[in-house]
Amino acid sequence: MGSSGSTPEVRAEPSTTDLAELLQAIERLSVFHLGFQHQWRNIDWGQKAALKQRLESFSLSRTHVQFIKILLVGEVGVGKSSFINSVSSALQGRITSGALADSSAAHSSTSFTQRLRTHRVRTANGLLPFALCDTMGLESLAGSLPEDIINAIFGHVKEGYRFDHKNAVAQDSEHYARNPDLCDKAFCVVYIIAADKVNVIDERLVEKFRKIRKIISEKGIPQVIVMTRVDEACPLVKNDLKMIYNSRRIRRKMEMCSDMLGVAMSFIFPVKNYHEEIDTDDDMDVLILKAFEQIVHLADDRLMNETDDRC
Ligand SMILES: Nc1nc2c(ncn2[C@@H]2O[C@H](COP(=O)(O)OP(=O)(O)OP(=O)(O)O)[C@@H](O)[C@H]2O)c(=O)[nH]1
Ligand SMILES: [Mg+2]
Repeated sequence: MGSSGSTPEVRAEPSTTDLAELLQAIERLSVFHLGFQHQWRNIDWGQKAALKQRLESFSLSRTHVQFIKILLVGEVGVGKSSFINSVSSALQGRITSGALADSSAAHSSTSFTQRLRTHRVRTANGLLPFALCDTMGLESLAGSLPEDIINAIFGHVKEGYRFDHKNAVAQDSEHYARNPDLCDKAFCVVYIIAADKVNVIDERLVEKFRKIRKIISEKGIPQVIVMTRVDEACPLVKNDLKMIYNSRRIRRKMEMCSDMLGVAMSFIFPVKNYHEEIDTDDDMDVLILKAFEQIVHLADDRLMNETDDRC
């Protein structure tokens, strides 16, 4: 066998150090691509105890009011019930499931939550003066009707009402409350939007949101967006929740929510809900409790301006 005469190329095996450096370079590049170098919103990750303590000692501006209601609205399977459970878990220091969430709901087209249900917020030591109201999910063609959601916000829909996607609750129905008390009305509305679905929201659904928003804005009811499922929307955040305010993708999704509903960025809170964990986590709790603190402050401001005094 003849030789070609050319000198065979000698390839050096990459050393472990080379590989480690390469991996670090790739990681730096992906962080650069997916994230900002600095957090674009300041957040103190060590404030969980302080947040919890402030919420536990919160007293309503009208002391005779037992609790203020906060109503959650959003598309099917975006984490409305999970957010209620997450607030409760963060405050109680253990995983709770008062509002039943559906583990297959993210892929379901019909709402798992069918009835209007109010959940009092509690800590390990007792009840706090807040309640979170769960609703059936909105859908572009079915789901809960915006008229029912609006009536529920104004306290006209009775607890336990089973939403009907065809007929809104009529004024002469047994489910309609003509003269709701202060505790029946919602003082803040929270739109729950899933970060991994925000760019595929159907325009007909957006119209339903806008219809609700227009009517309740006229009545001065504050509105907040809680953006859930951040872990499903950004690998950087899935890997480390503390990167949430470094993530370009999360910021972009929040801007999309803001454009879609006209809610200012300062009233949009990205969170990761408890959904598969068996213990609570301080970073998740900080995001959940920070959002909740802002929600209860806005609700209480609204309560202060309420002219109705019955409870
Ligand atoms: N990865 C991830 N999954 C979540 C998060 N929040 C909720 N989920 C999951 O999303 C699915 C839907 O959650 P639900 O809380 O039932 O949503 P919902 O909006 O109440 O749904 P309906 O009652 O059907 O309208 C469930 O599988 C949850 O486990 C989150 O922040 N991250
Ligand atoms: Mg639900």
